[in-house]
Amino acid sequence: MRFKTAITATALAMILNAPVFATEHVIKGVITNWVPLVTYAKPGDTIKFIQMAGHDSETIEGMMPEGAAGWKSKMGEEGFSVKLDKEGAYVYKCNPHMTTGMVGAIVVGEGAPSNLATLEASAETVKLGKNMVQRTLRKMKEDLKKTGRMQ
Ligand SMILES: [Cu+2]
Repeated sequence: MRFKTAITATALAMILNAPVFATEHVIKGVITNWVPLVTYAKPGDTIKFIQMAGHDSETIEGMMPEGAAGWKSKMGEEGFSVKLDKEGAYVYKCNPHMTTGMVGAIVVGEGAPSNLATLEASAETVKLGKNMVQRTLRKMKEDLKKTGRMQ
C-alpha cells in the first residue's frame, strides 16, 4: 500500500508540475571539470555549486531557455545556488577554465530540451572556448539519447 501511495504522489506531482517536491541538485568543481557534466532537474528545482575554490559559474549568452534569467557567481563562491523555473537546457561555464573544458549543461523538464537548436546556433557565436561549448552540447545529446529522452 505504501508503494502505491508513493507512485500516486509522483504521478500527481508530474501532472501538476508541482514545485512541492522541489529538489536541490549539487554540481561540483573537480579539477577543471563540472561533475556531473549534465544535470537533470524539474522546474522549480535548485542547483547548488560546491568545491568552488578557483572556479566561478556563469551562463553563456543565448544558451538558456527563452525568457530565463542567467546567473553569475563570484569567483570561489562556495554553495552558490540558483533556482531554475523555465524548462529547457542551460549551458554554463567556469570563466578561468572554460577553454580547458569546464562547461556544463542543465536540462530542466522532461524529454529533450526544446531550445536545442537555439543552443547549437548560439554555440557558433561563442568566441572563447567554442570547441568546448560544442563538446558539452555533443555530450549532452549523447546523454539525452542514452537516458531515452531523445531519439
Ligand atoms: Cu574552474
